[in-house]
Amino acid sequence: MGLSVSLSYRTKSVFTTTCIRTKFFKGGSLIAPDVILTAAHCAGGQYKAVIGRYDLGMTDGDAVPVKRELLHPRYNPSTTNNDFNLVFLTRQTTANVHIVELNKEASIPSHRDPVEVMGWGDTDPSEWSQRLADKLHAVEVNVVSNEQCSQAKGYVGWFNYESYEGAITTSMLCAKDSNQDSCQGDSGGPLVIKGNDSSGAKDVQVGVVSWGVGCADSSFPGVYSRVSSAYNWIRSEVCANSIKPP
Ligand code: 4AZ
Repeated sequence: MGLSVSLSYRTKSVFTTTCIRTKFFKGGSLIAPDVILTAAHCAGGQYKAVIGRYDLGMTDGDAVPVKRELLHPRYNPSTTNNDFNLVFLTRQTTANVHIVELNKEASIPSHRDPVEVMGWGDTDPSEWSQRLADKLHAVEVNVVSNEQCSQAKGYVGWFNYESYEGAITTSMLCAKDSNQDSCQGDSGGPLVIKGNDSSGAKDVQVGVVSWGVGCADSSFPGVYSRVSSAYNWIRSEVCANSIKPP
């Protein structure tokens, strides 16, 4: 692990429908020495990025102020389509954290591929109060094809009927497991294909935690922004706007 970035807000306990703005409220990944990829749906507010932290109770990691946020030009807040945000930092990080490779292949990943998601989000959504993780958690989930994901439907509680029909776009990617999932507070964090450390293969990021109905509900996969769909935009913005080496 070590590629996740915590975005720490100075504002306290402002609740919105999907974003929890407590002290540490979302994740991201380092994609250049001064650029973080995260979700657009939680953008705004005053925060700094803490790079290389694992335990939120510690003060290690490199805290870097934000220069500017750049939302995907086709981000749609009402449908959460293109939920991407590039956070440009005021300087390159000095933390010893590797830069994650981004997936550009539209054909990857495939239905049922194992992928891993990580974050400091809610560890028990059945509890009324938010229980955010103190240490970075990682869980394995399996990719669900968009076709199958669009068929997710069912009751949440007694009266609340939910359906993904028409909501899953080609810029989204779904993944689930019977009892593990991303959840509130994990937003913006990375979904990766695990590299095999011993063979030197690196993690490849395929998704950004975005939304879902509930958490770890076997009827409703977690929904991620699909990195390959925004690859060209990300690459050109990072090339144009990141700090050039001297
Ligand atoms: C959220 O609100 C959120 N189970 C993140 C992930 C999922 C649901 C909600 C997926 O940040």
